[in-house]
Amino acid sequence: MLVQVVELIEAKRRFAITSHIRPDGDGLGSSLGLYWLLQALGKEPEVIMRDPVPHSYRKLPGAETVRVTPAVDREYDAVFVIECSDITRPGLLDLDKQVVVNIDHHATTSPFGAINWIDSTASAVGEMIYNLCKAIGVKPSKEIAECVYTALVTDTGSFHYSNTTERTFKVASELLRAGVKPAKVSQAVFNNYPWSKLELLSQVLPTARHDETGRVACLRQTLEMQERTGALDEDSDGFVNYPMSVGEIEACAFLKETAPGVYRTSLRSKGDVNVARIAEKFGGGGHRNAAGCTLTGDWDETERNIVALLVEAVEHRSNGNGNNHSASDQTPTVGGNNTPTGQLPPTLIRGTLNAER
Ligand SMILES: [Mn+2]
Repeated sequence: MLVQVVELIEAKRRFAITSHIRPDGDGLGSSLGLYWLLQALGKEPEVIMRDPVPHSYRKLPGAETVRVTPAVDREYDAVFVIECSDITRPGLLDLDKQVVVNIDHHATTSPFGAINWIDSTASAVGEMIYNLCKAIGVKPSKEIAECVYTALVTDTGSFHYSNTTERTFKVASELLRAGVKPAKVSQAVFNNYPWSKLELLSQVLPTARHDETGRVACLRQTLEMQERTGALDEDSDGFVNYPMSVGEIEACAFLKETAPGVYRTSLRSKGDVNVARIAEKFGGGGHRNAAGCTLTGDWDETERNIVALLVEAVEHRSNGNGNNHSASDQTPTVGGNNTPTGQLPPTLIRGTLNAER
């Protein structure tokens, strides 16, 4: 909890900070926010990540100091692990040999640290880093504020998602007072993509389909699309959200081929439709409205099966049976012969996108 984190910081000196593989705005913003906080206290912090800083976050203060490494290969008094569901998520070897401080805002996080500070009421870990500043008596510098604001604005979908609270705006307001220019942050994070992202999007969008009810969508990215456009791995970030902008669409799956027959899958939903439960069935996880997992098998079959599960999740919600497990709610094998019992694979309908071509 927070008190233990404050005590540890006061008692120790050399710290590493890390977050999950393919770090996002909250993972990086919170890590660097904590980095600047520890700097302000005269400590020796270092941010270490398995993966490099994505293009969108290169302008964060301190981004250039992030050290990319496959292992915890230096001596630290403690390692802060930001926004990770378990100790394997940072992808760092020898992390389990360290004094680990687990800081997260997901209620589902396992207490894998020597200290576990979990606040599921926080919209982002960034909000917790702000609270840590308050608790430890450090006035947020412009650097801290920019990092923390980036965490808030990305994790709340620019204050669009349901995790946005009165407190989120209160903290954001304080960060503006500390010198954050929201337009500057948005420009750096959301309007700073390489051209390859647009080229990749132009390949992926024509694959958009929806089911017969018009409430579930899917889209896919093949290995060939990525090669043809010379796109980066991170260029597909956010693609899953395009179908979600359609009024009737309540859930969407984006299947990205990372090796032949292997698809890194992003799931999104609106309101009470729970996609985290689906991701968990395949060893993934996330939030109710945003989750991910890895699927394997034949393209079309895998797509049909995940869409069938999304249709089921949408219907569950519609029936108000969110917590009841029906007979058809059994663990399916995507890519195998099983579709959920009682469900015919839905017919996928091409969106109007293709008709325009
Ligand atoms: Mn987060």
